[in-house]
Amino acid sequence: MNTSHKALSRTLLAAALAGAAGLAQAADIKIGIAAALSGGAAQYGASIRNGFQTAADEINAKGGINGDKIVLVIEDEQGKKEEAINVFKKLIFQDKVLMIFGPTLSNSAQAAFPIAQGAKIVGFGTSTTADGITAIGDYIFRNSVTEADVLPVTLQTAIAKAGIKKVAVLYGSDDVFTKSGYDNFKKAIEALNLSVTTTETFAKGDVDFKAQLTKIKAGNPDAVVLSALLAEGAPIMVQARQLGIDVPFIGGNGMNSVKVFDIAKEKADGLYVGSPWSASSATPENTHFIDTYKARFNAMPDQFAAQSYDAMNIVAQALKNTKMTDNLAADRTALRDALTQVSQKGATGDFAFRRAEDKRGKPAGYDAQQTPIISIAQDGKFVITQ
Ligand code: 1QQ
Repeated sequence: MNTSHKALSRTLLAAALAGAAGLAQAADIKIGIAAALSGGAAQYGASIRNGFQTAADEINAKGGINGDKIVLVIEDEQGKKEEAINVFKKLIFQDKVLMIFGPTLSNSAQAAFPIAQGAKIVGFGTSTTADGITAIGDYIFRNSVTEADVLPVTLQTAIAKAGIKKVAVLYGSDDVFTKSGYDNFKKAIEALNLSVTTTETFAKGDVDFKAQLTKIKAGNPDAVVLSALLAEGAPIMVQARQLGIDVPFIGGNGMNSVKVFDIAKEKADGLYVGSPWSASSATPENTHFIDTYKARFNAMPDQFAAQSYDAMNIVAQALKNTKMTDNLAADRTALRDALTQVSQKGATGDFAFRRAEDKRGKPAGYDAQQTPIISIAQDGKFVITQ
């Protein structure tokens, strides 16, 4: 007899005894997490995993969900779309989780979420901000605020603070998120009547950006608009400063982590980013989150940890309102239905879902309805601009 079988027979025995005594059975609620824990996006993935663990531990310590414990099944999707697909299939069909958080990148979400939608199980992004992700279907949720919502505000704030009239644009052309960031920056630049000195691109894995930055410098812009992930974005800031480009940078979600300072240090100064979360937001919910996270991981959390922490609490609320049965398919759908009704005050502030539309304008998944706070990097820290 193997161990898992033994464990099973013990569970059955416990169930039989509890059943005989008329006691309610505590069960595990299995939640899948697909995160980039290795590869170029691992800096985000590690924060995301830590945020989930912080929240799940807290929920379980307070008695779980009506007595049932949350169990996280964490898988590394390596920031690659093929791996995200594999991980989604494993979590859905093998591990039989109730729902899935992740994947980390929109690039992977665009590939993996159709599998969740097809299997009628919630796919919940906590960091995915590209256009179109929640258009995939009505089982797709995210609490990460979209580039479309944040970038116009970031740009407008930077213009007001730094008197910007002409910008250079630099973006990754081979990633769903960096491309979507570019599309939304372009719209905002046009709407704000800014002129563009040059538009340059790079690809994932590039390490030398001097050719693009030299052209950018020659155009003498008032700011550089950057749609990049950290792996490329942080070295871009370092190389820009080395070439004497001292103007502000305006970044999207990819630049929105304190990890930018690990690589770029003070060379990231002058970087504008927007997010509903700020380390300096002193609400009781955020103070509690930061203290709990710091006590557990001995490090400051970032936006990505705050969003996964909040997402787990959003799901916990939905679970409290979900009547569980013995039927996994029914439970997965009941959780979806309950999720649509959740709103909360979390580490990232007031949160509610907003219905997203598919390509034909029909109701699809659910986006985050939240107000971004704009910060600027100063002396190796993000400081709120207001
Ligand atoms: C996306 C993003 C990245 C910055 C997540 C880490 O926003 O891929 O949508």
